[in-house]
Amino acid sequence: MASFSAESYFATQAPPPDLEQLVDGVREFVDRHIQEGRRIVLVTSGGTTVPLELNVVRFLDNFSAGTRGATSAEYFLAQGYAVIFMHRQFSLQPFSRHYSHSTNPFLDFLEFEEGRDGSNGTPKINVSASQTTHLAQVLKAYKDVHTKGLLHTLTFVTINEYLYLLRSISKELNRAKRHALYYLAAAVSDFFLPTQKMSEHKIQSTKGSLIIEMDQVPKILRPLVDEWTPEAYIVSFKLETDQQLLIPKAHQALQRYGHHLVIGNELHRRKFEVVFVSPSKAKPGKFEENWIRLQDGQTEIEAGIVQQLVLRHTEWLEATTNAL
Ligand code: 9Z3
Repeated sequence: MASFSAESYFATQAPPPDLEQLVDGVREFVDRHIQEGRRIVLVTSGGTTVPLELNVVRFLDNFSAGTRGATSAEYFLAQGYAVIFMHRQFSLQPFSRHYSHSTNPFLDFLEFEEGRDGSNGTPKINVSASQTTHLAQVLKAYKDVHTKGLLHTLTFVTINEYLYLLRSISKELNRAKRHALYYLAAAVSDFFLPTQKMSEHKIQSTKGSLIIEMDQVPKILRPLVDEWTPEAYIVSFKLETDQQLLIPKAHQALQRYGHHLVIGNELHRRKFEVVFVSPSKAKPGKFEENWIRLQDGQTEIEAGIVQQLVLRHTEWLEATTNAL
């Protein structure tokens, strides 16, 4: 199995055709918020796919509904951040997630007003008293955010689109310096098939079993931290299904990439508890862990995660400003 460096990856895999246009939108968004003195967070959300054919019929997917990213984006907006929300196409999005087709289908809010002739008549919106308060809150936040231009949304599907977008956005966001925060919650493929090795057409079943050797996706956090956006506050997520691995894997990531924080979560407990792993201030070379758990009366753990993160970003900004 080959392992690509970030450099060899971008030298051999073609960029998505609409990349430049997407980056223009990000540039305009970043510059406006820098001018207005706002902090900017990049939230990545949802899973990346790995196509197996050039004319893609089959692909490998990464698990993620996009709940973590979409929910966190709302809390960042509530804390005054401008949000670049880079998500898997059709995964959950801030605000609309409350009324997604599976959790709260829009059609359930419509009713027929009976016509005079006894026919079905015209559909009317019917929101019950118990639903009104919540709907009004969501709608108000949504309208405010859009009127003020605080949310910029971009989509990816494949790992290739994700990697190119992340690189391009980070180069733009670099201008926000330490006011930029990265919240890398997307579930990213570890393996991929380079286009040079892909079959052009649909893989045929006539040969019996299918053996595919994939290459390793480059570890993108290293150039992100060292080259593309060296001044920002960078938070990555670590997903494991074996709870015992969470903390050692988080240590390994911090040692390798030298970023600020890893948020560890175990697949089945991710909605109830996560662990913040970061370099220890008191003991250089060591790490510290802080568990964040869903509190009584809270419905979403992201409230606690984002609150804690904003505190850390603020403290770090103050400490690094004083050190200058
Ligand atoms: C996460 O760990 C996210 O918290 C989840 C959120 C994907 C579990 P949902 O969207 O789930 O709310 O359903 N994201 C990061 C996963 C990841 O790919 N991390 C890489 C790794 O673990 C490192 S960047 O190796």
